[in-house]
Amino acid sequence: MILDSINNPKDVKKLNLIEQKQLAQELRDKIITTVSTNGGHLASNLGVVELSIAIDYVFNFPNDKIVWDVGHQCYSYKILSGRKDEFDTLRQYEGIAGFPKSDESSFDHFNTGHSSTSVSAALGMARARDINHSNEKVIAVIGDGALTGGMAFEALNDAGISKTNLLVILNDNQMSIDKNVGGLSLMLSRFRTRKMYLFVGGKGKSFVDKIPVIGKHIVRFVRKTKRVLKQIFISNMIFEDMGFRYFGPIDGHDLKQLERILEKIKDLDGPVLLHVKTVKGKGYGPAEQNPDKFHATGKFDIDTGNKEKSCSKDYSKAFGESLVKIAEKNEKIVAITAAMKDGTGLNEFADKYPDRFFDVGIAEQHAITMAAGMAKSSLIPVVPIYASFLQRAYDQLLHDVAMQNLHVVICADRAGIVGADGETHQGLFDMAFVNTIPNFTIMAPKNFEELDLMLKFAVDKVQGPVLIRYPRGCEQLEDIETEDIKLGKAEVLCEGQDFTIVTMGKMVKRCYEIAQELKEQDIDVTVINARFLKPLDSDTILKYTQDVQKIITVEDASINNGLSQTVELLLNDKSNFKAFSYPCAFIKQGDYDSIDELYKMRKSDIKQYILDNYEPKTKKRKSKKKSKNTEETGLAVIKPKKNGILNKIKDGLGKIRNKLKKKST
Ligand SMILES: Cc1ncc(C[n+]2csc(CCOP(=O)(O)OP(=O)(O)O)c2C)c(N)n1
Repeated sequence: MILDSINNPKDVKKLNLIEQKQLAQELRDKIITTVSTNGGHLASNLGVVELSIAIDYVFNFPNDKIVWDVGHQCYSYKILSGRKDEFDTLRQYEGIAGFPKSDESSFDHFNTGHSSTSVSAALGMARARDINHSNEKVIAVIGDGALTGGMAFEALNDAGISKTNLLVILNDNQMSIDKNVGGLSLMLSRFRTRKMYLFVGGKGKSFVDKIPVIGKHIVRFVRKTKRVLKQIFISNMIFEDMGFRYFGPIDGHDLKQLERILEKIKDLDGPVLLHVKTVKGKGYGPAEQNPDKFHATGKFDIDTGNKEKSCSKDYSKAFGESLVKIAEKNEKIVAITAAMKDGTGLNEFADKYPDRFFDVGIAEQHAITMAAGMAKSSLIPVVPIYASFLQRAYDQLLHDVAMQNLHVVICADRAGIVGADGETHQGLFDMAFVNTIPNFTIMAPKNFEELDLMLKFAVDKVQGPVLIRYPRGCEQLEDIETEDIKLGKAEVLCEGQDFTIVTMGKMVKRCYEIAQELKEQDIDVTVINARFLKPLDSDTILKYTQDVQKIITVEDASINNGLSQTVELLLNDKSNFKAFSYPCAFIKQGDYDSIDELYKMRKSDIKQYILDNYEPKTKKRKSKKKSKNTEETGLAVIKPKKNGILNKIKDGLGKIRNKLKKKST
């Protein structure tokens, strides 16, 4: 194995072309094998294997610096930069991250995860290098998808006139996660079919440059002439117009060509853009044929490409199905995605209502302000965005949507812990930051049925902006009757006088199950599904938190400014309050169980806390009034569905208890 001899990128420089090709095959095998068991971003990584080898061959890492945009394509780079032996821990708890991490290796120069940041970060490093009088090369690798993000343009606009040495490698595979969209994508397609533009003239330039007095003028004249000629033959040369020297497009799987051009351009002065054409999923049939399905994947069978499914339907799918139904009856509904059609469950909507569906590219800010424009013109935009990517659009939510109290329905998908993608993708702050924005209604459903009701409510009954947040996956409380949604009204799922839990979203299931299990031990717990963070149902919460031993909040969010702190603010006596939230921290990758164990957020942790703090009835409760019943509180207590699983579990537990009793007597 060639890979056995590679302990750091310098070792790549020792390989001849045949050995490098062999190395490319070994890297592909290693990536496919690892991702098939750990999950990960397969197609993007298979597309940049040769590019990763070539940059190691030409540049000197870690002294030279590289920023991988989004960062999901860094696997080969990681394997070649001293992490091959740990690579089988990819995306696992305390394992190798699926994205560049500076604290993992000195070869990872900048952390990425959210799109379109690479050129800004690399330009910053290049300018710092100039100020520090050092001489390292700085490279940004950006995909054609990431190039649709506004930040990329802001950076190119600035870099183009910067005169600093910066190499931007445009990795063009014509794909974002789905097929890339927009005018820029069309422009790149036209570029792809053109003859490559490779004239470098580096050595000639430095010689002419040194001729006294006229040297610089000759260089300038030649540059201008080249530019004019290029513009005649290659119209719409946007990068050149912005101040970059453009090279390409070249075949990103041709190692010889890649290394030749990189060698030639690496010492050029000023900003340079190299356009590289690659194939997403290269070298693995199922991923080449369905690059969107293998952009990010869970476990799969290598021979067939068949994927293991964790649940048959998840919240994204449930959202998509509801929206299609609702949109059937309401023609004003439009759906907007920022390059996440499949991920946010909008495939069916897009097929059914192509005129009411808009994929705007990786452009969350634009998506939200465009939605505001649509709402201003009497449409009802529904915008599902992953909670962590919504962070991009804080000012658009505040300034463009909320300040004008516009009826835009934002659906924060993947809210809460997301697992293996790690800190860049955890959706822990959405409630906190939207909670700071006036006019927003904020909801979270306990199950798919409630999501459907909330979506209908958001579309039909709310006048201003709405946020509905729901998690990744399918953790939901099933087999329970779900009440209609009323603005700012919580739902009391069960009553008990010992403890009160206030919760919402996916955590409702855990809390309800805890209450059912503790009933078996004669500990009575009220579970309030808050449903709304804003407006919060303070009446119900206050009513049920008067004489209990502990008031507990449980939320799938960061502690700051979410459900816990909002409830805590309500309480006069905070001494018996306990919050189960994730800390206000950047929570690393891992499986859900490991993360929840670390932060004591498992069902067992919450239950144990109650058991540890329970004062037996004989001591405490005798004097207290019996549990408030429905008539006293005026609130319905939710009944488990007849024949539902919970009832069956309850029946089963009852039978076991009776048997045990009989045995012990
Ligand atoms: C701000 C933001 N929005 C959405 C995403 C989700 N996302 C991850 S990769 C990707 C597509 C990237 O396409 P491209 O840059 O062409 O890279 P490729 O995977 O095709 O190599 C998207 C939309 C993200 N990472 N960041």
